[in-house]
Formats: sequence, C-alpha cells, structure tokens
Amino acid sequence: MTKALIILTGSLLSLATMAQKPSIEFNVLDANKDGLISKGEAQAEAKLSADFDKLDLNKDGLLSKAELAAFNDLEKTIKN
Ligand SMILES: [Ca+2]
Repeated sequence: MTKALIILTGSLLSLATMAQKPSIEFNVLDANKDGLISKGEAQAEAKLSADFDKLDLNKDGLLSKAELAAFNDLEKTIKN
C-alpha cells in the first residue's frame, strides 16, 4: 500500500515537472531537425531572436539545446 502511494506520488511529481516544461520547445524551433537552432529558426520566437547573440555562447551562429536551456532558465528567473 505504502509502495503504491510512493509510486503514485512519484507519477504526480513527474507530471508536475512536465507541466513546467521549458517556455520554448527546442524540437518545435528546430525546424530542420539538425539539433541546432539557427538564426532563421529562432525568428519563430521574437524574444529568442532578440537575445540570439547573447545566448550563442560559443558564437557559432547556432543555438544548442544547452544554450536554449539557459534562455529558458533566464526566463524563469525573470518571472519569479
Ligand atoms: Ca536547426
């Protein structure tokens, strides 16, 4: 019984985590599915496009998943 409760609680927690998904979905932006967001792809999100150069930490003109995650973290920080 306790075990079932723990499993249930665990599922609820993962649901809660899923609800807090990143404000911007990497997979949605990555139109050509090459695993990187180009400047063109970033234009789908005005805010992301505006901050593109700031987020492109290694200045390769592309945003990696990690770089986008940094953007989403920043967004959360601003909201809180
Ligand atoms: Ca891409």
